[in-house]
Amino acid sequence: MSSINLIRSFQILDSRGNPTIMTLVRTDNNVGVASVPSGASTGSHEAFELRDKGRNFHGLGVNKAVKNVNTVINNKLKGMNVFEQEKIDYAMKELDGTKNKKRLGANAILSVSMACARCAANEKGVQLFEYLGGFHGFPTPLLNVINGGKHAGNSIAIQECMIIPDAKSFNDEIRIASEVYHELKGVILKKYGKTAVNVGDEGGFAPPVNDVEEAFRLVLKAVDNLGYGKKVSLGIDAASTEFYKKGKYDINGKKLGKAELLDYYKSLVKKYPLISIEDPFYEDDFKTTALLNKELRGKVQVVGDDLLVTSAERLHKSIGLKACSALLLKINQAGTITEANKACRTAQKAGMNVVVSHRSGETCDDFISDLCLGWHCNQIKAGAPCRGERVSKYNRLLILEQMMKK
Ligand code: 2PG
Ligand code: MG
Repeated sequence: MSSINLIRSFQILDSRGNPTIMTLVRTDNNVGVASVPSGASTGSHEAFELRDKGRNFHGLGVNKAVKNVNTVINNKLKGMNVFEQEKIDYAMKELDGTKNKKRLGANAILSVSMACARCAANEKGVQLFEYLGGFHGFPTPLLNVINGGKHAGNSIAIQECMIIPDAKSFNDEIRIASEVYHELKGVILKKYGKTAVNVGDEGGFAPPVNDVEEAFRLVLKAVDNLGYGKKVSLGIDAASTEFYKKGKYDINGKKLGKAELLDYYKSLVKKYPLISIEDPFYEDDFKTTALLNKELRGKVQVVGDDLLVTSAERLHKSIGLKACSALLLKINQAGTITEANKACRTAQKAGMNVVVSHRSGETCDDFISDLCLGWHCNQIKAGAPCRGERVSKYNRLLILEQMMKK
């Protein structure tokens, strides 16, 4: 019998130096350990992250969440079969009793949910991706090489400028991305000097520009210097809720209405090899997102992050309106593996792409890499090819691909 006999949580630090939670789940013969990430540009419909408030860590401590795991969650799940992921997740959901996991904390609940999956894979003696669904193919990486918005100390309104390499293998794609990243460093250094090559929260550069078109030009210069041409496309995460105020989008020093912003995106698509746009409009604007999706269909994928918050319910609405062609999948937006899986399957059934995503506050846990493979998701976004908590995700996939070749 593979029963859970102990669950223990610990407070650790994430990549921004803020507290987060690591949890260990044990059976008689195995353990599973997992850590949860934390976002900065958090959508208001996401599951609730429980913080201590108070004086320690500027209020960001997670001792209450740790205590919830060590007491009520541990007591409830002890003796349950570690293979019964859905039962475990729903038991925690029920124990919490709120819609957004406000009482026990989605951070507490997710850490247990992830650690159970890991423990179960170990119990079976298989790799996590095999336990989660088996191998289907490697994803295309979306790498954030210029940071803006809430993730950087510059004034680019658009949060992420990503490169999307296209090559025969995942290893080749990451090699191209790494080369472009270092070439880009040289391009920025030459134009803006030494202070401009410091990096933002997700490892991308944060040069002192305020226009995403300037960011595109820098990236494309690097791509061009290397002769990669069409092998590298661009993607953005506008994270537009962050620059939406009183019905207007505050971008490039201008206040744009939704129709003007839509035209702006269309002009970017015309001028640059832009093939992916995430959260183009604020987090409740399904309608204008659908309009953009309609106008750009076949050319550009429209990705819902704050709009969909990895929720099957919001996805159903989006599918009805044809608002997005891709789901950004963040397990901590849902708060359990089971609910995130439901969202993933809903999107896939509707023919949407699924982009598995990290958070801007991360740990070196590479759970999402296995999840991306096991759930047959076709894209992964995990930041720049730089900084430990970002490359841990890419490295896991690099290793697996090399191992499979042998
Ligand atoms: C996003 C994410 C990850 P955050 O908006 O897609 O890149 O950022 O974790 O801050 O929400
Ligand atoms: Mg986003």
